[in-house]
Amino acid sequence: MAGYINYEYYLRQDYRNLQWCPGCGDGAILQAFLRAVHELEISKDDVAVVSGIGCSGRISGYIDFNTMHTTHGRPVAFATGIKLAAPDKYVVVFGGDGDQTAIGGNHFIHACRRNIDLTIIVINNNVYGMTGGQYSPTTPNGFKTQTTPYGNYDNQFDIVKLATGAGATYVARETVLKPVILTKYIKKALQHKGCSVVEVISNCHINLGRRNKMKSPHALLDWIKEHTVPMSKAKKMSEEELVGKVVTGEFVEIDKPEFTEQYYKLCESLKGE
Ligand SMILES: Cc1ncc(C[n+]2csc(CCOP(=O)(O)OP(=O)(O)O)c2C)c(N)n1
Ligand code: SF4
Repeated sequence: MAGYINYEYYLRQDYRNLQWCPGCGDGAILQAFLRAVHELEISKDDVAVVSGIGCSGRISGYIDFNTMHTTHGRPVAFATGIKLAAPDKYVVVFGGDGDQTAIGGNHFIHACRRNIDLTIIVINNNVYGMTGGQYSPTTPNGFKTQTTPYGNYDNQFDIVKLATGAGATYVARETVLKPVILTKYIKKALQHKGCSVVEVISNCHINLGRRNKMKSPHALLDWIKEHTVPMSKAKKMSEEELVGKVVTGEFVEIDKPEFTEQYYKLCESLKGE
């Protein structure tokens, strides 16, 4: 089963109104996710996909799993409830950088801290894509957005460091340019028992690229390529050479007690009291 993948099987046949702009990275990320599920031979019934509002949040509408399209910033809160009610399911969250690190930042860090068994895929396109391109907590310095028309001077969250510092037990980052490696990380995240965060650096060429005078759709992808470096290569680079570069790879993979398991153990121990 795991070789050939029939994507149609995983997509809702009655939901054909695909609303992503042509070339949006969200499609490649969805493809990597479906491939990961397929290669792990996980049944569709055993997966619950939860998303917030944003272009990235549309994923839950397109796929034929158990899904919930929730409110902006809150998918982790809904996913926490699902995981506690159905601990045997693979519970996956899709959210944008705005959804997960701005309005939903609080839910994000506490899921990491609790080490609850969720796979959180943060689609970091460095902007609020859906609402026309306002700056987010990951917009790079100098970038023009609707709300930083003279260039962004604000500091950025490093999502990997945020997740690691908050306590996530599997943390990885890749770009949309490397779907095979991305699939591998998503597979590892799904298999990991605990809070897994996969940051995917993606392109919103429409609301970020165009505003920054990137004339062709792939100019933003070229920019991503120039500004990211795999960990194996980064290890051989000096601090000066790494200025302005984002390192990709796997950053954390550790075992720690998982929240849901501890909750059920506690319930069991209290039986009859
Ligand atoms: C509570 C709430 N606040 C604000 C909005 C408006 N809103 C919808 S999507 C969005 C930002 C989307 O950006 P991001 O989460 O990065 O996702 P993207 O569209 O880039 O994938 C905002 C502010 C909303 N729908 N609900
Ligand atoms: S606005 Fe940006 S993030 Fe949204 S679908 Fe278009 S390219 Fe993708």
